[in-house]
Amino acid sequence: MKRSIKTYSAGLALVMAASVGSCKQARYSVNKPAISTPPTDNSTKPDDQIKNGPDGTTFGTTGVFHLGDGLFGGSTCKPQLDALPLSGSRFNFTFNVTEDNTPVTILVADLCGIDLDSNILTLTGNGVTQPPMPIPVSAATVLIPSLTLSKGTYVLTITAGMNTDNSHFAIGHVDDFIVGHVQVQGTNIQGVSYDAQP
Ligand SMILES: [Ca+2]
Ligand SMILES: [Ca+2]
Repeated sequence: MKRSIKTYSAGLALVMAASVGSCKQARYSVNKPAISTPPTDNSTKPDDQIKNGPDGTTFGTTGVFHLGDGLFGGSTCKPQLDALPLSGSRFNFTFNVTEDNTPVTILVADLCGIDLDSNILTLTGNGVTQPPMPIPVSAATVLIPSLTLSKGTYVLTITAGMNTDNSHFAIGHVDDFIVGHVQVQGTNIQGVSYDAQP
């Protein structure tokens, strides 16, 4: 188990390094939003939002979520944000890995309105929280491949970031964006629950 945790840590560290390094070394892929996907459903229940299959689990199978502080006059993706009630500033997705040494890929398949560089993705497992991974500005998807996880319970968290300078938004402004279709891909993975926090 200890060896697996080290492997996992190294994988996320590579992703972190790639986020500020050369594109040629990128360990995740980011696509610019060419077509904005309108929100499909904002009234789904938690049970509707988790789909477990042989290749992993998906959160947000029928809907997408609006994260932020509810103020988004200058945001990209404003029409979509207008159509969705605010869920909170942070989403936690809990899943179980049922076997040691399980290869895992995380795909955030639907993002819209990422305007700040302080929105982050973190993964906590077996009591250890890894360093946050910034979600790149204008990202429409984020892919984190090549994690190896030990058996245990993990929480994937996406947190809306706050502005810390006065360049485009007021200091303290929290980015509003849409996130959905978060997939934890791999065998031996079982989605458990999600919750939104203010
Ligand atoms: Ca905002
Ligand atoms: Ca935004």
